[in-house]
Amino acid sequence: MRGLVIKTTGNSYTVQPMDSEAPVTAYVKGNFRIRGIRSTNPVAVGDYVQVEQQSDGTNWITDIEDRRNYIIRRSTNLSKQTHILAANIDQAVLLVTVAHPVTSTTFIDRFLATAEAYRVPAVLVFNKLDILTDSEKQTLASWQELYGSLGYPCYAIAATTMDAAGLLPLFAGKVSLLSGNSGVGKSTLLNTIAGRQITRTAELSAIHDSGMHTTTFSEMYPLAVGGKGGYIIDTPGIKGFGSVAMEKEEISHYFREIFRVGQQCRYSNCLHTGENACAVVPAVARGEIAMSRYESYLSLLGDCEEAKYR
Ligand SMILES: Nc1nc2c(ncn2[C@@H]2O[C@H](COP(=O)(O)OP(=O)(O)OP(=O)(O)O)[C@@H](O)[C@H]2O)c(=O)[nH]1
Ligand SMILES: [Mg+2]
Ligand SMILES: [Zn+2]
Repeated sequence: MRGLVIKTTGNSYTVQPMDSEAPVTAYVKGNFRIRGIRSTNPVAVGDYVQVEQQSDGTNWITDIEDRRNYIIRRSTNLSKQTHILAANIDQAVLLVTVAHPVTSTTFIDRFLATAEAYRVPAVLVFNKLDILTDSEKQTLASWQELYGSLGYPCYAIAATTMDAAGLLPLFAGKVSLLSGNSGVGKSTLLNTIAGRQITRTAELSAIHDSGMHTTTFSEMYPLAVGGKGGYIIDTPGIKGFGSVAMEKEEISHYFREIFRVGQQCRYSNCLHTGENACAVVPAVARGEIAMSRYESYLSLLGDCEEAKYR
């Protein structure tokens, strides 16, 4: 039968059959490999698979359909192996907190660049509106202004107190990847939207202000409310969204405004780091490109340099 992988736990997979209600548990044979992908997990949530039941009742995943897209992260900094977070997603939603914990603009920009690289539409949702100070609210406003002007839809919410219907139109009928640093409120938002307690949320650590990793495996949660279906994928608190599979020359393609202004550089392979007749550096100096965005661009560029010497 054909099914959708909605949960992975390391060695077993929960598959939602397309033609029946009850999910089944399935396994993958040890020698199962996917052509061309070096990944620690051969099957990811969001994958459409074929499942065959053996006479003893065990279900085996025998085939995976081609992925429309997928999002990966490096397993560890030094390893070249990757981990597939999710496949076949309609949009990547980044939950951001200006404070408690602080989300850095570099983190946001890396996420956006990765989404661009995989051609997944990205959306920013700013959370914990209820506990921001006035100056933090100003930061929030400037971030909304910046990212809104770049064409990324922005929403500001308080996941703990919001009306569950509030963000439903954003999620209804779509497979959404929900990402963000640990403690920003992903599980809380999910519970609010789905209207029931389906994931564990943690008390934010008062000492480190960084939260604990309560979510350890990717899982897709069906949206029962709204009647249009859809799934939200809650991912483990992602720290680094590395520059996997990005070449130095293509990084600027994933920063919309840098790419646009970069069309005016004299050299088509300009990296915007001080070359002659570069259009980007002066635009940063004039404030037409945000310094924070340019710094994020440089930090991704730096990753590539580093990777070369590994
Ligand atoms: N004040 C306030 N607290 C919130 C809000 N949203 C979430 N929290 C709290 O923040 C803490 C962390 O929330 P979680 O939903 O567990 O965070 P998470 O992103 O799922 O974290 P990981 O699973 O570790 O990645 C919990 O104590 C929540 O109650 C909000 O809008 N306002
Ligand atoms: Mg969580
Ligand atoms: Zn340039």
